[in-house]
Amino acid sequence: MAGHDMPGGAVDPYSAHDSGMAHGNMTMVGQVDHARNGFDPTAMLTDWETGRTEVLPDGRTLRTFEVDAIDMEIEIAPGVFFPAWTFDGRVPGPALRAKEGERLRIVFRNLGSHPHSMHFHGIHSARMDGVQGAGLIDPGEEFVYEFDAKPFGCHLYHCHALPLKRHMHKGMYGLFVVDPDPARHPEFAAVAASRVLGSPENAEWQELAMVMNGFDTNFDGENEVYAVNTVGQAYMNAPIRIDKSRPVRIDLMNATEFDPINSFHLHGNFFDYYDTGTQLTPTLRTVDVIMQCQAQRGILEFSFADHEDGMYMFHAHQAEFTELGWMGFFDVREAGA
Ligand SMILES: [Cu+2]
Repeated sequence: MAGHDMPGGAVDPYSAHDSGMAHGNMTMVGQVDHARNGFDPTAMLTDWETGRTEVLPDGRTLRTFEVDAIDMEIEIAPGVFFPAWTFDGRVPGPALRAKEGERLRIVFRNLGSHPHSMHFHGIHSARMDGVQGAGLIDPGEEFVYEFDAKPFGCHLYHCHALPLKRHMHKGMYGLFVVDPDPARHPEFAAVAASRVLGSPENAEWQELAMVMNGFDTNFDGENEVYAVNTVGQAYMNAPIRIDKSRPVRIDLMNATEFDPINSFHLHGNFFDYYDTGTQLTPTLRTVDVIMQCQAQRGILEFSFADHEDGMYMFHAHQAEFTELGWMGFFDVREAGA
């Protein structure tokens, strides 16, 4: 963890100040092999899983997702491997995205070595809840969850097998975002339209999927690595490119086990926050830190339009998390600059 050089040429703003660190520098040396993992934190920011759609006899859209539980070893920091249980071979699992009012069908296959389920934070029947007797399945089995996409918002799913702490911590969670249907919200139709993936209004935004997580690599009940989208310091090594003329929206969820809360702090700027994403007006305005307990989530909106170009940091405001991987940079410039 204590290094002399920043990988990737990024700037370490603490390097000259933090006398508490053995080498005056809090960074990880080396690079994670994203290709070996089969997923890349940069690609994950915008990699929404929209499944496939068909029109039902009553005119509604049926959206079908297929998700497999897979055991897989993943590299979470340079040279640090973790025996994960995954949805679709990635941690976090696929960022499922649907639209309010659609019928959803999730075909879940357990290809792993333990019982698993998909428990959705949404509105559905008890039979579809992903707990014992309702879609918690043994290895080799398949279950089909079916429910309506509601309420709109920034949600999540996770495995609900026992012990829950272990199954979640192993990597079995992901975003489940339901876009509002503008026709159902005429008073805020423009705002709703901006949230609908694929709409012209949405294309003006830079939308980023972020899941805050941590990993207990020695099974002592505490996390040794903290991250957004699994790989510690991924966005320091590869800062997130922001076109400063376009507003930014982050779908943020906390999946961190063992710690009661996590947080998000943005440097040099403030944002509006939509708790759980279920409203079309902000629940917090003009803040620069929000905190989330496990499974809490929300939408952050901000703009760098009036800023000078630069590398703007974001990180958990718990210093321990920051030092163990949970920090990154937005590389803010004009498009093409
Ligand atoms: Cu599980």
